[in-house]
Amino acid sequence: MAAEPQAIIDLAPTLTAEVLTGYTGVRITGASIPDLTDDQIEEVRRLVAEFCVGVFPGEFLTPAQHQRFLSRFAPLTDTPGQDLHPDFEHVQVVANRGSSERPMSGGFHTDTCFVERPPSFSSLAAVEIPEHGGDTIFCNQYLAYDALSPVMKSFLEGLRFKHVVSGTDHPEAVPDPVWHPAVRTNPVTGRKALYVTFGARCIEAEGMTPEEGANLISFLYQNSQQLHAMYRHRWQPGDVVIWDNRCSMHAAIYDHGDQPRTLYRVMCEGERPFE
Ligand SMILES: O=C(O)CCC(=O)C(=O)O
Repeated sequence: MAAEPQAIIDLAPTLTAEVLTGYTGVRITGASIPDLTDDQIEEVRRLVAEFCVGVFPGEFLTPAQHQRFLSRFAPLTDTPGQDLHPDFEHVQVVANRGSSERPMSGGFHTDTCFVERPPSFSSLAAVEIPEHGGDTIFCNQYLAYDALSPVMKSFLEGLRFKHVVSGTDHPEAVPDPVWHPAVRTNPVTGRKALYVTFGARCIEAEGMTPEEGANLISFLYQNSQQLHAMYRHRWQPGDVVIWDNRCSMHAAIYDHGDQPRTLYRVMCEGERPFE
């Protein structure tokens, strides 16, 4: 069962964390990112792993500072086959995709799940933000796992899903499909989370027929999208948001029409998922 929600958590004397919903998302203030001590970085790691998403308002990081921030958690990594910023080795430019004709949403996903060791943390920094619209929504995969019946939990024990790439700039640079456990343990919290993503990337359940696997994956994916398990981030200039891909999914909302929307993404390495 999830622990009782709590509102304010005191960390080191200079750092304050305010939980943004019942269980998901935490705003971290009190020290600017470039000044965080090693102890505070460890507190941030623990908070983001616990609440899935950390929000740092008003940081206005340079790309170099953004890369440095993520590199303090683990070496930086990139999505194979994805173009990067011409001047910054590990910055991916996430730009626009609004349309005044047809607003839409990106699908919930966990980043770069189609490699042996998917990124642990990803982070977006606001570069150019619409006046309204263009939010990012996160869902809490601990809660998605906790919501399953004991029968389903035991069915998922030892089960693996096949992950493949979709929607990349250079498909030829992408590695072969990989198998990951349907349920993974976050090494920071020791808690189990459902590790699933949309059907175009999570394509098969080991030992099951295609229909069985597709239905199971679809059910688990839908089960992950419960309102009480979500945090919706409304971007403000200077924001930096970091999330733990091992216990969350996220989706962009492209409802900002023709307003520019540019975010820079940086990710760091994770371990091979384990149950
Ligand atoms: O644009 C966003 O808000 C999210 C971007 C995203 O889905 C990603 O970086 O994986």
